[in-house]
This record gives sequence, structure tokens and C-alpha cells, in this order.
Amino acid sequence: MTEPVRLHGAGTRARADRAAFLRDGYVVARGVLDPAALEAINAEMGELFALQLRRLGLPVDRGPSREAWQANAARLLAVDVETYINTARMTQMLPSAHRLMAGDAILALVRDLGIGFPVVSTRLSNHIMSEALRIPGGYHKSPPHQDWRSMQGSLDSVVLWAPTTPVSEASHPLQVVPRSHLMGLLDTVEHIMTPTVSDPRITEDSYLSLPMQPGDVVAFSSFLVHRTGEAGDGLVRIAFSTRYNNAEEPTYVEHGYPTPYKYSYRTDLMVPDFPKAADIARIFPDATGD
Ligand SMILES: O=C(O)CCC(=O)C(=O)O
Repeated sequence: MTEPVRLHGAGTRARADRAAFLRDGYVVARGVLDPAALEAINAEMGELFALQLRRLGLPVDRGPSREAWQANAARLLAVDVETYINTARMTQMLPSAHRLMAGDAILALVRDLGIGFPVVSTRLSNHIMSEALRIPGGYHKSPPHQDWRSMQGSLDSVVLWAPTTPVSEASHPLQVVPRSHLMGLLDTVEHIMTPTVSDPRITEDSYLSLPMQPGDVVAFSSFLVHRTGEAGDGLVRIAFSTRYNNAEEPTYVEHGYPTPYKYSYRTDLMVPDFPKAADIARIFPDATGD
């Protein structure tokens, strides 16, 4: 611990413990983010689900509780899986979430850990975890994995994971394998979501759950083995994650900044015959369709 760093509001925090990070592969930084900002993001995410429920003529539970948030999301999932998935994805597009996960507090933490020139590796992810929100046949809990395999960036790249709801041992905590980053890149087997680590040194009792409060952030090496905790308390657990490479790490510079990510789009019309001239005129009154 060295000198304090000014954070949100009038608060200060101790610098993140780089020695512990290098040794264990992760560090939990307490009170890094403003809980009020996280609460506001929960409300914005909830409003996305509410907009779709209203469109479908379905009721909307009010209030900031996890119960209401989950009930609304589950109601949408029950009637329209595709719209649920689109809406869950849309929660990753909120400017407020981007601002938070690329804000001064997060970047200060990343720099504390030795990332001299942080650059975003991957688009923001939101992990909405609840048995009640399980997508039929689709993605649910993350299996044991190392993020480096999908990032393939700088060797010192870090992942930041920040819950917007309280996380206990019983609410699908993030589980890490301390010191597993020291094993380097491990072998994998196929999995529906992401290649899963397969290594006899990683056993069930290797995992450590990380209970956290909104405002806490865990930063971990992209080589650290981690997964979603199995146990749930029946209520939704939400966490954003983001990943940073170090643009000045010598091997990353030497390799010429390669990226494994592909960003593409379709050009056929997803809603047939839309938009027509009348649709355009709803936004631009001067539009004539000529
Ligand atoms: O939120 C979770 O449970 C899993 C997150 C994760 O695996 C990741 O961010 O790589």
C-alpha cells in the first residue's frame, strides 16, 4: 500500500497491491466504483426490459429490487427468447456502463497493476446470471477458462470484473484459481461457450469464490483460470467485465498488435421492407420519399 488515490466523490483509495496481483494473479479492489452509479445502471438496464414488456402489453414490476429486475427479464424471456437475448445484449451498449468501465477509477487500477499504456481489448460484456434467466439450449455459466485464449493480446493483459448487485458465495460468485496464471496457457477442450481448461493440476478444491459488493472490482491476469460459481440464491447476479491490453508490452508491440476478434454485420434487411418513406418521415418531417 502506498499513497492514496482520489476516487469517485470525495473518496480516496489505497493503490492496488501489484505484488499480490503478480503473485496470486488477481486482486480485489474494494470501493473503486460509485455504488450510486451502479444502481443507476441497474435501473437503465431494467428500463430496456420494461420498454420491450410494454410493447408486448405485459406488466412491468416497479422498483430497484433484484426481484423486480429479474421478474421483468424473466417475463420477457418467457414470451420471446430472441427479444430477451437482444435486450440482454443491449445492456452492454449503455454509455453509462462504458463510462464506468473505462473511467478514471478503472484506469488508475489498471495502471497500478503495471499496465503502462492501457488499450481496450474487447467490447464490454455483461454477465446476467440466474437460473430463472437460463436461455434454452444456450449460454449460461462460464466454464473454467483463461481469457488470454480469446484475447491474445499483451502478456500482462488484465480483466476487470465489477458486479452491479451484491455477490455472495451463494449468488454465482466469480471463482478463481489463485496462482493458476503462473502455469501459462493451458490445454483446453471444446465447450458450447468457450474452450474449457483441461489440466489435472486444476481440481475442484482449487477454486476460490470472491464475495463482493457493488463498487468492488476484481482485476485478474488474463491467464488466471476462473469460472462462474454454481450456487445461486434464486435472484439475478449482474456483473460487467472489460479487458485491457498494454500497448507497450514488448511482445505485443513486436507482434504488431494482432487481434483475434472479428466484427461484422449483415446487409440483408432484418425487418423486411423496413424502413419505408413513411417511417423515415416519422423522424425527419421534411422527408418526402422522392
Ligand atoms: O460473470 C461470470 O460469471 C463469468 C465472467 C467471466 O468468465 C469472464 O469475464 O471472463
